[in-house]
Amino acid sequence: MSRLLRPALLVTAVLALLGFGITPSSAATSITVATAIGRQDGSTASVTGYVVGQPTATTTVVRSNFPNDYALALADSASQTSTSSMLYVQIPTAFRASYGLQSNPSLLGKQITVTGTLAAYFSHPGLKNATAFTGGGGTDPGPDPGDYYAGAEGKTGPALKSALHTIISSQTKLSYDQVWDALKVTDQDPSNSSNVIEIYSGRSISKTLNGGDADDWNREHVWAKSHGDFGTATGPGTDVHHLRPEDVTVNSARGNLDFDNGGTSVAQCSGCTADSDSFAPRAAVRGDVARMIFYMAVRYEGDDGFANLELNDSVGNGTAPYIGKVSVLKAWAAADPPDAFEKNRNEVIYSQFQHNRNPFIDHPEWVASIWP
Ligand SMILES: [Ca+2]
Ligand SMILES: [Ca+2]
Repeated sequence: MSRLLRPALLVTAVLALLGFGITPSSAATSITVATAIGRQDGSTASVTGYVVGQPTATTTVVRSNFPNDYALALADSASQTSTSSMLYVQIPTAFRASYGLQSNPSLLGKQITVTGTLAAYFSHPGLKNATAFTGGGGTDPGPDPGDYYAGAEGKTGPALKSALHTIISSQTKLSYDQVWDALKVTDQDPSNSSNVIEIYSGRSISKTLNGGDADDWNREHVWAKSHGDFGTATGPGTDVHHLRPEDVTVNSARGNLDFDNGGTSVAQCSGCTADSDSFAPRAAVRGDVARMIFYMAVRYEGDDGFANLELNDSVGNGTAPYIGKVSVLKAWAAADPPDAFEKNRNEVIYSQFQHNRNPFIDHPEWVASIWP
């Protein structure tokens, strides 16, 4: 990720290491998006807001599959979806590699400050001819009334888990049939829009090869559905935060095994291992798997007609509503932090399908607070 080497971000990272709060240095003199929308008079200003997508037409802002690096939309809330509350920012050539969303999809939801001319862009309130972009370094911008996680601010441990449960339980629920179509978007191969990526094996496979035959891909329940016996009724069994494309044969090999290190190699799944009571995917997705399991344990607390799903430090959990081992999953999450694919997937689920988020992709530090 060459953008991580940019001097501005290095400074941000160093400040973060030193424990400084990250407030853009220009915050004291910058204006809000609402002010900028009301001041389309050709004057120069610095505007601070959250990146909420890429404008592609006057009333269209996309939040995934970004077509290029030419423009972004800012809002005063990271969860804003109304284009009338957005400022469309033209990205000059010099800033596209650092602030274009196709190259930097993880900027979505981040707070940045842009300096330029307040003038219409895409026939919409905008900012053009920018001379500076700062921020977006990946730190929590802190309390904000529009912040998706406002209800969790300042909380730790069981109180944090409870607050997150309330926040993420507000969602759209899919049918098991709708999951097929969702996975074709959420797990699209960034290098080939005709394909999806299989979670454990890492193979790219045609979207149209979904089915039940050997070497097709099907809908893998990362939280094995027998652990709590929730099946495929609308609910945990159709929650795409933990449903992923996987090769039919590999899906069958994983079965309902708990997660742990060790075992022997798994056929058709390079880097995966399994033994009689546990499975480990390839290293590149071990953190992804852990964060999906953490999500499920917080989302499902036994209050909506399904079992209370929880972590424990065992293998061989069978049909009990538990998945282990929590100690191994925590280590996997730490060794494999959220990457661009995983973050984009979270955004797509949030913006296009379920309208809820996986908190542990947005805030990996919350894992240790809830499972110390
Ligand atoms: Ca990963
Ligand atoms: Ca639970």
